[in-house]
Amino acid sequence: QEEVTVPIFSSLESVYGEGSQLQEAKTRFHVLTAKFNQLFGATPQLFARSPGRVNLIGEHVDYEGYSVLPMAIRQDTIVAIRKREGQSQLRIANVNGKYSMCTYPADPHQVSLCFVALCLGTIVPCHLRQPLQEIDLKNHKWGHYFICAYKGFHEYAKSKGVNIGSPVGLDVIVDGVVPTGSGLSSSAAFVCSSTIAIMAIFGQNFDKKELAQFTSECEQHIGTQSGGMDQAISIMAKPGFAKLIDFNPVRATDVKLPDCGSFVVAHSLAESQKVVTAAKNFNKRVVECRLASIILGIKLGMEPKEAILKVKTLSDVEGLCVSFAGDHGSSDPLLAVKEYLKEEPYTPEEIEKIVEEKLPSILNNDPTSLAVLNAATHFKLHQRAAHVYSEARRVHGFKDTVYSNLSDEEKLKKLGDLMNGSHYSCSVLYECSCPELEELVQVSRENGALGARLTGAGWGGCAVALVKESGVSQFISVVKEKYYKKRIEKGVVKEEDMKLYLFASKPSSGAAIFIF
Ligand code: NG1
Ligand code: MG
Repeated sequence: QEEVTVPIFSSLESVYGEGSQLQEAKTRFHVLTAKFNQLFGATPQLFARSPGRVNLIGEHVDYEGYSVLPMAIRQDTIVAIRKREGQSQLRIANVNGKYSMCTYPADPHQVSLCFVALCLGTIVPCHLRQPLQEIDLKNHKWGHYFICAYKGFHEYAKSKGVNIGSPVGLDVIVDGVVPTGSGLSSSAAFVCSSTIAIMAIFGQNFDKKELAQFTSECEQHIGTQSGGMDQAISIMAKPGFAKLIDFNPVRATDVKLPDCGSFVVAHSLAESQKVVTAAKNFNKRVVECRLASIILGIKLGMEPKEAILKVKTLSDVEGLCVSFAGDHGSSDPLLAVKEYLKEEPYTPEEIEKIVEEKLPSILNNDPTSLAVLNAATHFKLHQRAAHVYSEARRVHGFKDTVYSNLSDEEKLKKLGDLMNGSHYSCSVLYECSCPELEELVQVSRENGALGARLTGAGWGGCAVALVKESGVSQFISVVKEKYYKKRIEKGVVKEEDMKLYLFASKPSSGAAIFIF
């Protein structure tokens, strides 16, 4: 029987198992508690943890409404929390000295989300917001992620008619070990553990599916038009299983991976600056997908006005694509892409002519989309749509292969091929790779990986490789030699940090609350 709400434990073993992992966790909780006492003169009332994830297949399709197939990794974020009655301030500290304490008013109405939006810059009122690329990184406030969670919790509680009472002070310390900017979703680990800590301190425990839904909306306030994969897996993961995650509404189905294979995560050491580069990378792709889907809708018979109003994602027009293809004896949305979206990049004028409307208004004058328009001269609609529809199909191919009658050997081979296909599509059609990731994927394939691909948003961050269980340690040492050695020598990475950047990962457990 699967738990509906977030589990509450009174000991660490239930999440961290035994052995070295448990020891490590004990040390972290000990340090957190000591630091809490030292900073705030009291002991945390409770803790919440939520893990990072590695996406095995299904890249850049979640925000288009298609299923993805991630698993939780053991690296997580832990949040220690305590109420301070009679106070009106939130004090958010971090065990990592790199992040200094942030304070905010406890009244959720005072911390407007507009102030937090695009928050890797200074806090500025809505009407003064700068486009993303102009954000002054020196004023980055890591604590804004906590505020996304805080506001999200209050909005959700209000919508459910739950009375939280008058604002009260909170003391918080955060300990995150998911590498940042790596495509392993340190941000979702932070936002989800914060939301759950806040929820628990206010005596609530919501349905995990609902939490997954509203935390993904919370995180969009950071300024990327992301989907809901990261929060869903972080909250709903179960040890031993990857999950097929479907959206609208969020659902998660267990996927038991073959025992004879293992997934190795390797960091390219190129940090992906997703939030700062959103206007020309991440959000640009979201906008391109939106424009592609509106044009497909129109070409397949919708009135332009109707298409602008109703079509948000490529999955919204798949039905039309399929009925079009049906006349040709096949039901493949890729055929509609071939027929109706030209391969040459579109200029804004070409799109406006087809849609009979100006681009800003097609995109509802949404500020993050306007930032995309400001930075763009061309849009590659054919390639982006072809990636999304083909990647969505590979996700189902992956799940079907896992459940097929093939031998383990054949399964691994097929899963590896699908991962390679995904990487090719990300790299060539979606253009979200980078030279370091290309080299790393290549090195992995040449040295025993059955398949390898970039994982997460791309433009830096990690690759994931499928390796035979029996060959994992050999694989890790060869990749270390061929990819990392020269980088260690150049000082890009420290030898003693290598275990953070290159590791085999088993599907780990999801979010939890600890009350000791
Ligand atoms: P990461 O890898 O955390 O940047 C992002 C999005 C996901 C998904 C992937 C690409 C966020 C919070 N998450 O993940 O929703 O779209 O890219 O598949 O931006
Ligand atoms: Mg993220």
